[in-house]
Amino acid sequence: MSLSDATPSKFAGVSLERPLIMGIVNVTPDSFSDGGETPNAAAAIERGRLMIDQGADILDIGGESTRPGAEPVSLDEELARVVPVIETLAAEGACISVDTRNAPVMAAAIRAGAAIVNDVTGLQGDGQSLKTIAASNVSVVLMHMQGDPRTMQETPHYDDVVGEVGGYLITRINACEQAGISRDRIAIDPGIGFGKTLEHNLELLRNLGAFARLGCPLVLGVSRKSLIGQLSGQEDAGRRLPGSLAAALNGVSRGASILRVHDVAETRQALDVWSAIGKS
Ligand code: PT1
Repeated sequence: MSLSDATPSKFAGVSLERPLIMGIVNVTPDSFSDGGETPNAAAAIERGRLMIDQGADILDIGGESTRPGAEPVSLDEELARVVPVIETLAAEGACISVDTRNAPVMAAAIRAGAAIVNDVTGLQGDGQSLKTIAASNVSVVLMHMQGDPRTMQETPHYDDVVGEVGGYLITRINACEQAGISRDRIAIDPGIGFGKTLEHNLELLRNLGAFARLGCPLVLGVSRKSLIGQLSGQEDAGRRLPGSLAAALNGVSRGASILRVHDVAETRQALDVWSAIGKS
């Protein structure tokens, strides 16, 4: 892997001097994070406000689940879910990221005040995405995924997972730059759990340093994921906080800059203690 320069000191206007917490605000009916049944804008807004109080630096708002097995939702449904939540929380001064792979949702979210587009397809899921971001001034998170959410865990395969994921991210950084999205607007993410076996995920986590050295801030999402369940035997995703914190802190020590998490207060406490002690 190559491509580098020093990582910039800010992402989307937020200082990278210390690791950042990106709080997950799902506006979806699934029960992965909070046991809700119907996406409810008011509940998502309340959750976002709580996360800001608890020390979140960024709120990642998503209206379509992309966890393994999830089915896509219609554009109209996704727009109806996320836009009111983004409008309200952005107006209150929060740094908002929108988790979407659809260009019309990106455009509406940007109009509503989002500062970051977080795309699990690395801006490849919609032919208009690169243009939409280039025409704005927002920042972007480029994530790696093999396959699509519905079937990605059926038969993940790599000859060299670190090399292939790194190569993909470099290709997407270059595509962004060619489209007019400057390097200081780009963060990258190896996509833990997206078309990866436990061994693939561990290999990526052990080699996070290689991704951090690509010169873009590194986003890490391990919170409550199946790898934590596989390593701990804990089948209930809601009870995977200790393992999630362990993986997150290990990731920070290897160069992750932004942690995408469900449990903001707990992650803040872990990071504060970890940082106060420091390295070496
Ligand atoms: C992520 C991420 C994301 N994860 C970014 N965006 C999800 N940038 C949604 C499991 O194995 O890591 N980075 N947006 C949620 N996706 C998953 C994937 C949830 C796997 C759960 C699993 O349990």
